[in-house]
Amino acid sequence: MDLGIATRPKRGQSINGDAYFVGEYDGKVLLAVIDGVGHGEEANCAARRAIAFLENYRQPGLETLIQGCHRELQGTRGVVISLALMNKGNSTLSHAGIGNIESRIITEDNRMVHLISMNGVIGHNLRKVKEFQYPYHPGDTMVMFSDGISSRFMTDLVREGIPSPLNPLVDLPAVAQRILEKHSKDDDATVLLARLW
Ligand SMILES: [Mn+2]
Repeated sequence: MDLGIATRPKRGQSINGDAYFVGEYDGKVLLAVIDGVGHGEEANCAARRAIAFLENYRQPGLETLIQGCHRELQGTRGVVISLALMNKGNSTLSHAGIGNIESRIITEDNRMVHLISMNGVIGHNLRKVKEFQYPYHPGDTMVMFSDGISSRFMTDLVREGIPSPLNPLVDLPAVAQRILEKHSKDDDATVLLARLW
C-alpha cells in the first residue's frame, strides 16, 4: 500500500504520545492514528497498549475493536483514535472514530469527505461507538491526523495543489513530512496519508 506517515513528539519530549498502526487482513487493510491523552511517558504507554491490542486482533469489526480497546485501556491515561478498514473487494472504507483525530478522504475529483467521529476517550468515557461506510474510488487518498497538526494544511493542499496527494506520482512520505514540518503545533503530532486501491 502506498503510504506516507510522519510523526514526532511535542517539543522537549523524548517519547511520543501519538502512534499509528497499519495491518493487513486477507484483502483488507486496517489503518489507525492514535493520540494518548496528554504527552510524555503516560500518553506513550496508553498509545502503545492500544497498538498492542490492534496487533493481536485478527477479525476486525471496528465497533468490537474499539470496545475491546476501551476495556484494555482501563487505568491508563486513555487515547483518542481513528480506525479505518479499507476493503478493496468492494471499494468501501469502514470507519469508526472516538475523539478528535481528523479523518478525510480526498477524492480524485478533488472533493473532501469528512469521516465522522464520536465524542469520548477510550479507556475513560466511551458512550456511543458507530461505524460508517464510505464508498471510494481506487486512487482516492485517505488522510488522518492528530490535533498536533493544524487542519489548515488541507486548504493548502487543495488550493496550492503542491504537491497534491491526488497526483498518483506524488511521493506520499515526502508530503507527510512536509505537512509535519509546516503545520504542526506544540503537541505530539502525526499525519498519515494512504492511497486507497
Ligand atoms: Mn494531542
